[in-house]
Amino acid sequence: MCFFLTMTAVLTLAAQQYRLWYDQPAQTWTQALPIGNGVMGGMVFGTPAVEHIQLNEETIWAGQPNNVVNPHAKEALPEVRQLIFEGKYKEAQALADAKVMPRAVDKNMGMPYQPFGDLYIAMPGHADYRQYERFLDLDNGKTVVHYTVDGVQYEREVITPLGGNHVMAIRLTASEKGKITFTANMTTPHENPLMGMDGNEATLLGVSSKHEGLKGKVRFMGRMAVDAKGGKVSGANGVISVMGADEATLYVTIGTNVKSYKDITGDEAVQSKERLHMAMVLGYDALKALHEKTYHHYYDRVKLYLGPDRYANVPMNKRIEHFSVVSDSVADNHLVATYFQFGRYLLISSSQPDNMNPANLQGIWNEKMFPSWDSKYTTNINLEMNYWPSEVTNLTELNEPLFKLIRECYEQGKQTARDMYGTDGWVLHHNTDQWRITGPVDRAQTGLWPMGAAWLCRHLWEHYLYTGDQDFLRQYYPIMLDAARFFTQTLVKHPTKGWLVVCPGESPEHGGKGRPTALDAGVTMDNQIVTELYTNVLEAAKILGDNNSTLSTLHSQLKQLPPMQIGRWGQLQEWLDDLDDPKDDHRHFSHLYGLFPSYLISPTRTPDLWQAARKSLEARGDVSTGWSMGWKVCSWARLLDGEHAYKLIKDQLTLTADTFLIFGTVKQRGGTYPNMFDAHPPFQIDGNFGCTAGIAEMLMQSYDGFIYLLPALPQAWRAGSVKGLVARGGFEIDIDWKDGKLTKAVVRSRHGGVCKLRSNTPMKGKGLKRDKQPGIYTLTTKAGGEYVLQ
Ligand code: FUC
Repeated sequence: MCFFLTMTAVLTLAAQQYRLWYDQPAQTWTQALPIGNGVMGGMVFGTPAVEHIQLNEETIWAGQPNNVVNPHAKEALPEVRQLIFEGKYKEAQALADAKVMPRAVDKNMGMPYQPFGDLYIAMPGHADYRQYERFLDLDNGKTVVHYTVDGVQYEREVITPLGGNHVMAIRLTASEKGKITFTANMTTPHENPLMGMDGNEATLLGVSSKHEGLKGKVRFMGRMAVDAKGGKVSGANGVISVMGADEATLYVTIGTNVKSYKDITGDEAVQSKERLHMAMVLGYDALKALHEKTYHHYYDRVKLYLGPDRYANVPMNKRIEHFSVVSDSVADNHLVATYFQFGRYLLISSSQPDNMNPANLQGIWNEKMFPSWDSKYTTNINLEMNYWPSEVTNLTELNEPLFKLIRECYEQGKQTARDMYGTDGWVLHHNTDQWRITGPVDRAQTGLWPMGAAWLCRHLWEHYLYTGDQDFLRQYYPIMLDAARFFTQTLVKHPTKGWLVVCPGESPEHGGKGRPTALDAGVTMDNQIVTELYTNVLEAAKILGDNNSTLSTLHSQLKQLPPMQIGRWGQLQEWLDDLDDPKDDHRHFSHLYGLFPSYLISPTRTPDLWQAARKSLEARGDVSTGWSMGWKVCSWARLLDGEHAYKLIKDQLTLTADTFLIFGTVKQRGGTYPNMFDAHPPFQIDGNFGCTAGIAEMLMQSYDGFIYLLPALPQAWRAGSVKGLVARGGFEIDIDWKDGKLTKAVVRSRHGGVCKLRSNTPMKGKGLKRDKQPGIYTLTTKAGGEYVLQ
């Protein structure tokens, strides 16, 4: 480690930069650097001789508009239920697979998100280069490559501008005139593409894949043109050539025929042309200025400082490699702060308000035709986790594509509830895709989980809690009410326990040690989700003055739901029966939904359940898949154990080599790729977002009517500051600390109101009243007011 230490530069806070810096081009996709505006995404390899940028467009999905529902499900469900109640789980699963799951009548199990293809920029003579560096500049939202060839310095700057222009722009410059010479072309892994020219614009036309019996009907067109200063520009057969220019900017757009999840009558040629021309009329400088303005508008809202950047001169792959092995006294705290800002960067780059789709399993970045889990939307943890940082890290507008998905799944999900269960309301199972399928997919073992709509509804309610936006609540209240209505008609009385339960249900993907199958009745997570949904709907109804007749059913059913139970080894039970195995290290720990993201379990309100949750999480162990570790960071933060949360950050920030894909016999080990992408493995973006939310949760928590300052600060973060985190109730919070103690806090009140604060360090401030209970303070705020506490 000594060598590692001596080659570092200690930078002052003022000079601190947040960037992913490397001294070599990327050899693999998980070394390349992601850029995106939610519509277009790119992975920049930064190779001097032949630049490679892998390209995505958010609407390129296999298949076409559809839904998946087995028409026989309705008749078979009562029998499946009965078999579960009789303890005949295997028989129940066999029947469900044959009669309830769509696979019995349909091969379609959801469609994959697919790549557009690749852009190559060949620069002859650039194989022999010196003084190389490339980086992702998180502070400005761009990637840059620098190197010299024969004493000439070259720079490539790549942006996918925010601010309404759906383009990628690559600016190529050199320190001497006339040195920019290259050819650029696009390729695609899709079948039978057509490459050609439209005037001086190169085009590539393709169509998405047929998958599981469903013909691919997304047509897409890539289009590029160059704007060069000096030199000679020409184009033929889809290849653009530039000779001896002083500088050049390459603009690339992708258009598709997708207008909505149910409408594919758009014109990809027209869209790609409009996108390109709009961008070129503006030009690179204006695009970049607009991009930076929009980017800063989001990114600058939160600042995190965890200590000086002692390893600024060390490439990011090496920093990740060393992070989990060095002692806390020389910890690379700036890496954690960078990882946090990278998470926010990824959300800004993959989930803009004008997008058609929210961030999928890989955000917007996918190179594979048939990626793992189709890179779609798994709703039994993954999609929700993507949006855990959105409110607390001050990016609330970026929820819009998620809310759009909810609105659209609501449309399809009403039909699914009617056809499959014969009920009102709406349902979404454990997966959806661009076509907003809402029926169950895969096998009953994983797919027969009717809780997706209910879980997503908590994001609607939480948005209201953070923003206080009653118009929003009024708009989405029917969706929440209808999600609850589905359960009012499907909950059944447990024959021996007497409680109202979801059946068939399951504790996601978890058969449990020695259990025959995941299918079950009244599992803890289902009970928690229904409890929370009903409670939130009733609260919303009160706020909006609604007196719908369903509300009284919610009141009475709430009292009949199973309570959370503590089992024989002091654990929180995952199932109605005390079946938990203390040696079980399954990646899902769904019964802890009540601890995080929900707060049904709290140290002050339900201390026994809180202790039981701790027992369960301890038993589950630490190392797991990427997203599971991200969730554990959040959960340990809620258990107010900063050291354990930090241990999980170390586990998550452990370098994963590309070859390290272990399935089957050896336990999967998640971690972080050289480009900071989370490794399930393979790459899944949820772990990035989960851990980002977890870091925020370690510094500030807001629930139970309190804002808890520094609830789970680990020793390693001795001094630092965070600015701009958002608490429920609409309070923006800054915190400074030293030697593990709060030195200053600032509360900015968006809407006024009483703000209750908890702090382990005594605080004073104008208007701050100390409660009788130690560590609790009351601050009465005015809208727009700023309150400094010390
Ligand atoms: C769930 C998880 C897997 C994976 C997949 C996308 O099925 O159990 O680990 O994250 O989603």
